Amino acid sequence: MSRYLIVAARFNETISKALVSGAEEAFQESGVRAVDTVWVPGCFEIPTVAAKAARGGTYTGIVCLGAVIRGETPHFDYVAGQAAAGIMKIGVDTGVPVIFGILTTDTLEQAMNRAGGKAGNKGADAARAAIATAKSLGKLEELKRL
Ligand code: INI
Repeated sequence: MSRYLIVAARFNETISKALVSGAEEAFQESGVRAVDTVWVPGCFEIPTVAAKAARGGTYTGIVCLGAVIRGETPHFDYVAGQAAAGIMKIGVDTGVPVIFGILTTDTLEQAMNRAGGKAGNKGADAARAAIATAKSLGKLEELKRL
């Protein structure tokens, strides 16, 4: 049975909660019933938890959700850049789909638009990307046996 994990950042919590709801709905619609969620303080902490989960062998895929909204200092670049690099590395190193569902926007309004507003829900897109990537990996395994 497939089992997915959502790792969500509490920073910009209203946005993250909307992304998590979108992801949960998308999993539900796709027939995935086993979904766990863990919360971390901010997007910077997401890779630490995602890495441990990916290495544990329990999860078919991991969806990382949060929002990094640009402020007046370079903090945005460090948090967004390190979260993206960490998430990519975990997926490549472990072979577990680890999906970048972190919004990186200039304004709160842009984030709201992408968390169930007029630009859709990127949490739902991330859940679908996790399922699709897991299917691609399954297909590779099948091809290997031919
Ligand atoms: N964390 C976020 O998830 N989004 C942000 O926009 C953000 N900003 O702007 O600072 C943010 N910072 C906290 C960071 O993720 C860590 O929790 C913190 O630096 C402690 O390591």
